[in-house]
Amino acid sequence: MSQEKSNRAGGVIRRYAALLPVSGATPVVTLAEGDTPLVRAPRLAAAVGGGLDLYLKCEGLNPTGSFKDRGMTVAVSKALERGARVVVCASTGNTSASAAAYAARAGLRCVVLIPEGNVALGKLAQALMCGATTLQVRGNFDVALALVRQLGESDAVEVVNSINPARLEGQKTAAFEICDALGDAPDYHFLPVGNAGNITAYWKGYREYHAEGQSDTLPRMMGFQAAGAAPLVDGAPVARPDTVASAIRIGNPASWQGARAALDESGGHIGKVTDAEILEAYKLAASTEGVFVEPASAAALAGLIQCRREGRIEAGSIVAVTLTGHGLKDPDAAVQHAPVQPVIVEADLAAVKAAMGI
Ligand code: AN7
Repeated sequence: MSQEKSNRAGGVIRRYAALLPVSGATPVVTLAEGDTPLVRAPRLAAAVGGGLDLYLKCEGLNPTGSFKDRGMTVAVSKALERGARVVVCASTGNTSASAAAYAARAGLRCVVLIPEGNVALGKLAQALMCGATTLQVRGNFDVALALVRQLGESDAVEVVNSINPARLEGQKTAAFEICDALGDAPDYHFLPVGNAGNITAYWKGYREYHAEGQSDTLPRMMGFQAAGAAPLVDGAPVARPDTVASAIRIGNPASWQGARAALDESGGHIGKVTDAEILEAYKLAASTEGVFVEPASAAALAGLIQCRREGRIEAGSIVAVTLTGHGLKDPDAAVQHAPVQPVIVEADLAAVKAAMGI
């Protein structure tokens, strides 16, 4: 096997060790995350007005089905290195699924605090299957994160939310991969914003690659929040965030400053999209390109549609959109909002043909 191939097989720490806070002494806990597909999307580009070179970074193809794995491999490896016994997080679902998996892989205990009744079924299933102690908090994500902050770090406990800098270090590798694939940074980078760790991490990654001479350009960072959970757009925390995109149902983002810096330094834009716009984009990605994402990921696409309508993105631009989580994470949303529903037919050929309209 070539060096290149073995590096890819080894996950983001081995691929990008020189740009990550690891050493030869770090025990690498990996599920071969990263190296996700960057899919060109001409049909979707046409549907959003045409004239763009559009790429989808399909982060749902990571081992637990979301971008969180890039950060979790670094956070859990560092936790193991320093001798922590328990990893803890608050989560709208994906962080808990990833923490549970990487903790199991490392032989560490995992405790997750999730908002009762507001975590998609697939994510809950993942945490439970990996044996995480799963605490359904009577409150929202912000309340759960406040509790985790109070729990704090101790010798035994490692907090693996994105307030842990190792998480953002790992997540920045997605920006490296996009530059590696395109030969440079895109003109615009769209992504959904909840706790604002990922937009912070991407901007860090783009800047570092630029400083290293690995890319010549920097993108404008384009973040999108759900209208019912848009503290960064509204300029103040939201006490009761609400949206169909449960992953970004967050009212007081931990990386507020990081997101602001990414937006200001890159000449970017933060906007909000309604649940109706999110659901429209959710269906459009699947129907035009066969790319099935979770509703939170569709917020970024809804943002692209909005920006085109508002004339913010000039024709000919190279646009990357991070699709943060797999559609299978949230089967309830999919079945509820799908453009078609199953049709029951008798088990005979005539009935099948009639149902097919032939
Ligand atoms: C699919 O899992 O916050 O702005 O606890 O799962 O970095 O928070 C998830 C966030 C976007 C927002 N898309 O990213 C959690 C959690 C999906 C997500 C976001 C999340 P950040």
